[in-house]
This record gives sequence, C-alpha cells and structure tokens, in this order.
Amino acid sequence: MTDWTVIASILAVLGIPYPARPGANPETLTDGVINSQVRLAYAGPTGMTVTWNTFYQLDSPRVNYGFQPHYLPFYAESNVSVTYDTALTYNNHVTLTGLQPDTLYYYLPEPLLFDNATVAPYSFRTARPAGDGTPYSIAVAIDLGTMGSDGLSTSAGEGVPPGAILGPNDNNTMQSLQAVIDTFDFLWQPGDMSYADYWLKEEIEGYLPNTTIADGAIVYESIQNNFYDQMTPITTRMAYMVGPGNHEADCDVGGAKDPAHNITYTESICMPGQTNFTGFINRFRMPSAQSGGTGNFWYSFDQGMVHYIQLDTETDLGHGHVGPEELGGVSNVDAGPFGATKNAQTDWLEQDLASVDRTKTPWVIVAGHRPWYLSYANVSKTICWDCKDVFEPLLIQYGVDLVISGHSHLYQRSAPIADGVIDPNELDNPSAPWYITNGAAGHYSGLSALAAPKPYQRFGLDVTDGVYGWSRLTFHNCTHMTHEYVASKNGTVMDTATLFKDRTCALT
Ligand SMILES: *[C@@H]1O[C@H](CO)[C@@H](O)[C@H](O)[C@H]1NC(C)=O
Ligand SMILES: *[C@@H]1O[C@H](CO)[C@@H](O)[C@H](O)[C@H]1NC(C)=O
Ligand SMILES: *[C@@H]1O[C@H](CO)[C@@H](O)[C@H](O)[C@H]1NC(C)=O
Ligand SMILES: *[C@@H]1O[C@H](CO)[C@@H](O)[C@H](O)[C@H]1NC(C)=O
Ligand SMILES: *[C@@H]1O[C@H](CO)[C@@H](O)[C@H](O)[C@H]1NC(C)=O
Ligand SMILES: *[C@@H]1O[C@H](CO)[C@@H](O)[C@H](O)[C@H]1NC(C)=O
Ligand SMILES: *[C@@H]1O[C@H](CO)[C@@H](O)[C@H](O)[C@H]1NC(C)=O
Ligand SMILES: *[C@@H]1O[C@H](CO)[C@@H](O)[C@H](O)[C@H]1NC(C)=O
Ligand SMILES: CC(=O)N[C@H]1CO[C@H](CO)[C@@H](O)[C@@H]1O
Repeated sequence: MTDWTVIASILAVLGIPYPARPGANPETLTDGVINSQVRLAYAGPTGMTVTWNTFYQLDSPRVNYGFQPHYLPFYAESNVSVTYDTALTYNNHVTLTGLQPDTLYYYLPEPLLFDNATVAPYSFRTARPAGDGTPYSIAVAIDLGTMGSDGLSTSAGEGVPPGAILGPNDNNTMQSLQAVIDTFDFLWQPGDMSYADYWLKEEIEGYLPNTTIADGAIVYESIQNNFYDQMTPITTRMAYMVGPGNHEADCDVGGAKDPAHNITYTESICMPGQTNFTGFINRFRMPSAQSGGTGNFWYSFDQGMVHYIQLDTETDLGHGHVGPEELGGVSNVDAGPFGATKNAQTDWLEQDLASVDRTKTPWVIVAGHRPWYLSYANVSKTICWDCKDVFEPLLIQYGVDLVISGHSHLYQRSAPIADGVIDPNELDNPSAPWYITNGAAGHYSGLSALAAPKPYQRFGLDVTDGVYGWSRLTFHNCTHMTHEYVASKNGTVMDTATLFKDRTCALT
C-alpha cells in the first residue's frame, strides 16, 4: 500500500475527496468516489464467493446471509484480505459453502465502505444443479472497459476517431445489461476488464485533464476501482465470471499520440497492478480450487445443462509454446507461467473435458480471450495461432459445442470449423466446434475493423457499423442453443443463430 499522506495530497490535486483517515473505523467510512465493488463468483455447485474492497486490511472479512432480506442468521468468514503495491484498496474474499442449489439468498458483506442500509442486503441465486434441463440464458461481454469520464463516453481525447464515442442517447453495455438483468443467470467476461492500462493513452490524448504521468499508479488504480464500482448493479446480483485478457497484464498505450509534442508512443509505463496479472490475481477468486484449475487463469463450472470452461490464452500454452509473448509488438504480455508444470493447462483441459457427463451437461462452452478463426489480417498479435495449436485438437476431440473469444473489438459469427475445414452441416448438427468472436463490449478508443471475410465468416459487425454489444446465449434444452448479438445502445438484437445438436440427454 502506498503512503496515505502521498495519496491524499495527489487526490486533492485531482479534486477527489480524501477517501479515508488512517486510524478511522473502517465500518464508518464513507466515500463518494471509491466504494466496495461487491462482486460474486460461483464456487462449485453449492458455493458462492463474495468479494469486496475496503481501505484497510480486514482480519476476518465476514458475509452474513440468509433466505430473507431482514434475517441473515448465517455467516462465513475468511482471512483473505489482500492487496499489492500501489493499490488503493484491499480485496476481501469469502466463500459461502453448503448452499442449496438454484436458491435465492440475501447477503451482506461486513464491513462495506459506505452506509449499506441504503443498498444492502444484496441477493443472488445459486447455480442450477447439473442435469437440470430448465432453459436459461447467460450474458457474455468481452473487452468491456470503464465507462464515463475516464473511459468510454460521449466524448474522447485528441486522436480518437469520432465513431469510437457513444451517441448522446446510446446506452453503454453496462446499462444495456442492467436493463435486462432479469433475463440472464450470470455474466461472463473472458478478459480485458476496465482497460485501466489506457490511463496513459487517455492522459496523453488530453482526456484526463488534471492528471500527470507521475501520478500514474493512482490514476490506474482509480480507473480500476471505478470500473468495479460501475459493475455493481450487475455483480452484486449474480456471478461475474472472468478470465485473463492481455489488458490484465498489458501496458498498452495503443499507439497514443501526443499532438503537442508530435510523438506517437510505442512504449508504455507499467504499473505494479498491470505487471504479471498482479491486480487480476488479487481482485478475484475464480473456482479453480473447485475444478482443479489454476487461480483465475483456467477453471470450469457447471450451471444446469451446461459445462463452462475458461481458458488462459495469455500464458501457459504449453507444448513448447511459451505464450503469446513470443508474438512481438507493443502488446506483449510478459507474464506467467502460472501452472505447476509446463503443460499444466492443456493437461487440465484434457482431464476436465474427459470428465464431463454429457447426459447431464450436454453443452460444453469454452471461452478464451484470444481468437484464432477471425477475418483479420494474419497478425499473430491478434490471431493466436499458438492457442489453436494447443487447444483446438482437444476441443475437436471432445466435441465442444461453442468457442467464444474477444480481444479484437468487433463481432464475428463463424461456421463450425475444425482445423480450418468448415463443417458441412453448418449449425445443423455439426461435429466441429462453433466459433464466435465478440470483443465489442466497448472501451475508450472504440471498435476495430474486420478484414475481407474469411470463407467461414457468417456474419460480422465492426467499426463501420459502430454498434457496441454483448452476447446472449440461451440454452433451450438438450439439443438447441441460441446466440444473439445485442446492441448495447438500444437493446436491439442484431444477429441470431441457433445451433442444433442431435443427441439424447438425461435432464430433469
Ligand atoms: C488462513 O486460513 C487458512 C485456512 O483456515 C489457513 O490455512 C491459513 O494459514 C490462514 N492464513 C493466515 C495468514 O492466517
Ligand atoms: C438503457 O439503460 C437503462 C438503464 O439500464 C434502462 O432503464 C433502459 O431501458 C435502457 N434502454 C434501452 C433502449 O435498452
Ligand atoms: C481540473 O482542475 C481545475 C483547477 O483545480 C478545476 O477547476 C477543474 O474543475 C478540474 N477539472 C476536472 C475535470 O476535475
Ligand atoms: C511530426 O513527426 C513526423 C514524423 O516524425 C514528421 O514527419 C512530421 O513532419 C512532424 N510534424 C510536425 C508538425 O512537426
Ligand atoms: C509471474 O508470476 C508467476 C507466479 O508467481 C511466476 O512464477 C513468474 O515467474 C512470473 N513471471 C514474470 C514474467 O514475472
Ligand atoms: C497465418 O499464419 C499462420 C501462422 O504463421 C499460418 O499457419 C496460416 O496458414 C496463415 N493463414 C493465412 C490465411 O495466411
Ligand atoms: C428444444 O428447443 C427448441 C427451441 O426452442 C425447440 O424447437 C425444440 O422442439 C425443443 N426440443 C424438445 C425435445 O423439446
Ligand atoms: C438499434 O440500433 C441499431 C444499430 O444502430 C439499429 O440498426 C436498429 O435499427 C436500432 N433499433 C431501434 C429499435 O431503433
Ligand atoms: C455502516 C453500516 O451502516 N453498517 C450496517 C450494515 O448493515 C448491517 C445489517 O443491516 C448493520 O448491522 C450495520 O450497522
């Protein structure tokens, strides 16, 4: 943790109220800028991890919970209150275990950073048990950054193309998700949360008027805190499952221009939170302990008739591939490895896929940040050929239904495809995995361009369409699943496609 006196003086320059007095009782702290960023994650079939942030390290973070809003007779505690150099807050993680499946719980973390009486207790619903054939939907938003005056808004700094900003009446993706929050069970973000590493780009482009490069760590951390605050209308209510993207470890100025000095930056300045996924490791507790995975990097979980797998496309590719850092360019991720052995991730993936009972969870959905089937220039920085080499054979062998990625800030629905060969059945009972890339959730500096369509592209939206959006996956039953692209600005579904798999299940 940084010296509070230094932080206070810098926050004063920024016009941000001093968030805390050292020695103050954390339970009575209030602050209009940073709040508790409460977020949830599934923790096995009958568990839920509650995470929130405080200004002080807690000896025993506690979550009270129960079945009624004003009667929370149960509680769980932990000793996990963690932070890192330059962070402005501590991350507290408490896992509630032994919960009933598919059940509404009310909960209250203690202490929060503000008067919780106005907002809490919160509530969540636990996962449906595996084998439950009730239809449901989930939301997937990838490459979703901070919104507002330090992120995506109706204005931008110098050099940002006009199409990158929001229209005056457009909803952003967070608002769009909130508007229909009752229609999906959880939110999945396989990488690139907050884009706090754009602090330097935003600063150079004149978008953050009162900051200096010397204050970088505080600006970076403030953007992080803002993002997780902004997400709370969603993340307090349902599991928010995340995976690693390059921006969790990147120091990317994205070719920022400093017009006053006629400089285009190709190097960046790395903050401790960006280095080797430090912030990402501190902020989350994804269910790898419950699924044999590794940290927040790779893990799996079941929800009703679906088995979900989060992969790490940033490190630990194994089989002689050191990871996308060998790919060159300014978007290097010099991070990892995190696995105990060289092939830890692919060994785990094979074992995880082999253990799925497809009569109970017929649907196997895989997410990894970087795509490999995409209508894009054959730029290895974007197209992860290493990922294809190590993951695709297993995804084909075990009949994975859908692979979803982001990284490129656009939307492409492809055909089912195996090692470059389009499945002739298309969506009518293919044996190859179906591929969708949707990195269009929105962040400061906008959308990317699709190149000439590859033969397997079936639908695409890019910077020329200027429509930020998210994906809704609906599992109807054992055989039918629908993907929709929802335009965040107005909630209109811009693309719909249904996958059919001819199989029998034992769903209840
Ligand atoms: C935290 O709790 C765990 C499990 O009860 C225990 O193994 C560990 O030693 C504790 N750590 C600290 C720092 O107290
Ligand atoms: C925009 O978002 C707000 C806040 O979530 C919501 O109330 C409204 O219905 C949304 N509008 C559309 C057209 O989706
Ligand atoms: C920047 O600082 C100036 C001088 O303190 C202040 O007037 C202005 O409101 C600040 N701008 C923002 C966006 O905080
Ligand atoms: C800016 O730099 C570029 C490349 O270094 C140079 O070609 C150009 O003339 C410069 N522009 C100005 C206005 O100095
Ligand atoms: C990143 O952290 C892991 C786990 O602590 C460590 O093994 C690895 O060497 C680190 N990598 C880099 C590039 O610092
Ligand atoms: C793109 O590059 C990869 C790796 O070098 C190569 O295997 C692939 O054939 C290339 N694809 C095209 C369309 O050029
Ligand atoms: C599964 O869902 C699809 C889409 O709603 C529907 O057309 C189909 O009849 C359903 N199949 C069964 C066996 O109910
Ligand atoms: C929503 O926005 C999209 C993209 O601009 C547009 O195509 C669609 O017609 C809009 N929907 C409505 C109901 O206005
Ligand atoms: C600071 C504060 O208001 N804390 C309250 C949070 O909610 C619990 C339960 O409702 C109260 O007991 C705390 O006093």
